[in-house]
Amino acid sequence: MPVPEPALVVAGALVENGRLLLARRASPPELAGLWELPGGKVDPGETPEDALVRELREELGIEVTVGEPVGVDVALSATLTLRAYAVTRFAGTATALEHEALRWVDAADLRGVDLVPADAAWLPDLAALL
Ligand code: DCP
Repeated sequence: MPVPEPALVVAGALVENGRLLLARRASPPELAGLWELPGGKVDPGETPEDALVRELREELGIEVTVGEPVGVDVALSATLTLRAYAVTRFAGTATALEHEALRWVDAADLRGVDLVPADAAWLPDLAALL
C-alpha cells in the first residue's frame, strides 16, 4: 500500500519594525495559552501559499503576500507536517479574530515567550528575522 504524504499546516512569520507577530491559542487544552505563528491546515487542492493567505485573512483580517519558507518543516505527527513562511507584505491591522490575543515581540521578548512546542524549533530562524 502506498504511504500517503502527511497533510500540511502552514504558519506565517509577520515582521514589522523589528517585531514578530505571535498569537495566543485558545484550543485545544494542551496548547491553549501558548503562543504560535498564526496559520492552519492546507485544504485539499489548495497550494500552501494560498492556504496561508486564506488562514491569515480568516484569523487576523489581513491580506498578505507569502515569501520563502522559514526554518525547517516540523513533524507534528505521522500524518501532519508544519511549515512556516515569511510574510513579505501585509495590508490591514492584525486583529485576534480566532485567537485569545496577539502580541508583537522583539528579539528579547521572543526569548521569554511560551511558544507551542513545534514553533520553538524555529526560534533561531525567527530571531534572525528581527
Ligand atoms: N500548529 C502549530 N504551530 C502553529 C500552527 C499550528 O503547532 N504555528 C499545530 C496546532 C494543531 C495543528 O497545527 O495541532 C493545526 O493547527 P490549527 O488548529 O491552527 O489549524 P486549523 O485551524 O486549520 O485546524 P482545524 O481544521 O482543526 O480547525
